[in-house]
Amino acid sequence: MNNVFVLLFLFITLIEIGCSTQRTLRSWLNYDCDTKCKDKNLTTVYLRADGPNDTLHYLWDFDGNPSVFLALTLPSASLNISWEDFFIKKKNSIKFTEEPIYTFGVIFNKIIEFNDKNDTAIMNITNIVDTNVLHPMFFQWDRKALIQNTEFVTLNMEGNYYNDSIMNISRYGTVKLSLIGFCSLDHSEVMPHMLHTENSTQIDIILQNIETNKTFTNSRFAIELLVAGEGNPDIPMFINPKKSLDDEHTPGIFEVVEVRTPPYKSMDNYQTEGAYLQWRPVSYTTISRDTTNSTETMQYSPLKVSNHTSAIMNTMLYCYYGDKIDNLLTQRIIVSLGTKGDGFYKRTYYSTWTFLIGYGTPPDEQFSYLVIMIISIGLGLPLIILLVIGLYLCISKLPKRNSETYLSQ
Ligand SMILES: *[C@@H]1O[C@H](CO)[C@@H](O)[C@H](O)[C@H]1NC(C)=O
Ligand SMILES: *[C@@H]1O[C@H](CO)[C@@H](O)[C@H](O)[C@H]1NC(C)=O
Ligand SMILES: *[C@@H]1O[C@H](CO)[C@@H](O)[C@H](O)[C@H]1NC(C)=O
Ligand SMILES: *[C@@H]1O[C@H](CO)[C@@H](O)[C@H](O)[C@H]1NC(C)=O
Ligand SMILES: *[C@@H]1O[C@H](CO)[C@@H](O)[C@H](O)[C@H]1NC(C)=O
Ligand SMILES: *[C@@H]1O[C@H](CO)[C@@H](O)[C@H](O)[C@H]1NC(C)=O
Ligand SMILES: *[C@@H]1O[C@H](CO)[C@@H](O)[C@H](O)[C@H]1NC(C)=O
Ligand SMILES: *[C@@H]1O[C@H](CO)[C@@H](O)[C@H](O)[C@H]1NC(C)=O
Ligand SMILES: *[C@@H]1O[C@H](CO)[C@@H](O)[C@H](O)[C@H]1NC(C)=O
Ligand SMILES: *[C@@H]1O[C@H](CO)[C@@H](O)[C@H](O)[C@H]1NC(C)=O
Ligand SMILES: CC(=O)N[C@H]1CO[C@H](CO)[C@@H](O)[C@@H]1O
Repeated sequence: MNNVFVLLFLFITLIEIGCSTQRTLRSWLNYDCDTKCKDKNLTTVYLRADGPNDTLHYLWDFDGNPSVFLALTLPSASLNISWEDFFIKKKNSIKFTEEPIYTFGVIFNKIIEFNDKNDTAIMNITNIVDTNVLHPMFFQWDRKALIQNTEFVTLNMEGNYYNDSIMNISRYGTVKLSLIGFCSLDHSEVMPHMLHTENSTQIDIILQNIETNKTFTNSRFAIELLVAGEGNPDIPMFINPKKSLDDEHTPGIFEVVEVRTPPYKSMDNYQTEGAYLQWRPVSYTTISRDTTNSTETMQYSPLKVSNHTSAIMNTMLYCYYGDKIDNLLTQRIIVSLGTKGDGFYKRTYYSTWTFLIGYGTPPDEQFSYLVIMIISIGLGLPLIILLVIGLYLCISKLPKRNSETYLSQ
């Protein structure tokens, strides 16, 4: 029996290795920029993912509030950044040689601390007394690692020494941001092992040892993303928590939350031509990231932004969209970390949130080979036993009946 398992296991690993890449990745740090960017310690990663019929361009920027920009173009298009203008966040400093088919961006807009007096884990955004806002641009962002190869591109950034020079508020603590771009469909390596496609980027946020407000007894944190791009500005984005089957990769979590951009005039089918965000509603509270040390996340309805231009001003997205953003989708999405009775942020001073940003259709979790194998053994073995018993009964009854009929003659 053991040998059978070993053989099956080998067979499965062979299948898994045999998967092919859907897009070729190439990436650059401060693309086409010389010493100017080095002197400024700039981190702007450009990732180009070429497919057979189109190309996805990603820009990850840490000047201002961290932001991610995605553009789908024909394979012949190339990116052109006017760096001098980009430094001062001028509009149209990011251009493509051909008009993109679709564009979309996400800004890591705010970290919101709230005082959850009654342990409901639900934030009241209108209650200004019990909330504090941290702006990620006031962290000092350092590049910790940039791994570039043909299968994935990883950028690890760390924000420290929060100092809000406008309000004169400083805090200690670290925000770790990890961005990964991929070339094919697979599960990512870190928990919660999100299923990503060749069209998605994973963003992992860790709030570690952040100083909480001394006047708050029950601090929790929430993260606000600003989503901007092609989509109807008047229709709210759809937030859809779905049941999901997989718990081999993410034990104990049976849900994924999906956010889709609303339709847009140039789209034939927004289900396949828009962008999405996707996450599992789990936040880990220790570095080890196991289920026993995790809590939940809560999502809220998308919020309108009154002035689109001023919302994206001073971020990379303004460099591409400029004032055109007024007629495009611009909405805020808030996700708070924690659930009733988990002991608040102060229990471990550690919270994570992992999500995907992607183009097209969010991937659906499929039964994995291991699960299929277990199911087939679980169903197959009793079936075989039943068959054998049935056959045995048939065969053993046959001569008997013969002899009975013979005797009765
Ligand atoms: C690319 O285009 C060709 C011809 O138009 C088509 O046959 C093929 O299915 C397309 N591939 C993808 C991945 O869309
Ligand atoms: C990039 O843009 C600048 C300014 O608009 C232009 O002078 C330059 O020729 C462009 N480069 C390419 C390769 O298109
Ligand atoms: C907390 O509970 C108390 C008593 O039940 C109630 O008066 C108060 O409004 C609640 N506070 C919040 C923020 O929900
Ligand atoms: C939210 O806070 C505001 C201002 O403190 C208050 O008027 C409102 O009732 C609160 N809403 C909820 C649902 O607690
Ligand atoms: C650039 O970053 C490095 C490493 O993070 C740091 O040591 C250096 O002081 C920074 N330089 C400037 C000009 O900010
Ligand atoms: C924060 O920034 C302000 C203005 O740039 C500076 O005066 C102050 O010393 C800084 N505080 C800390 C703790 O670095
Ligand atoms: C900022 O706050 C610190 C202490 O929190 C104080 O010492 C400093 O004078 C303040 N600076 C300004 C410009 O208000
Ligand atoms: C703590 O919260 C109070 C009330 O919201 C605010 O006035 C104060 O600036 C906050 N302190 C810090 C360090 O954020
Ligand atoms: C939006 O904000 C920008 C920059 O702050 C300003 O120039 C513009 O007039 C504002 N638009 C509206 C409609 O308020
Ligand atoms: C990725 O995007 C391309 C269109 O550019 C699409 O043809 C393909 O189906 C997408 N892949 C997935 C897994 O959604
Ligand atoms: C590292 C850590 O804090 N691990 C904890 C995870 O949860 C179990 C059970 O609640 C604790 O016993 C561990 O100490």
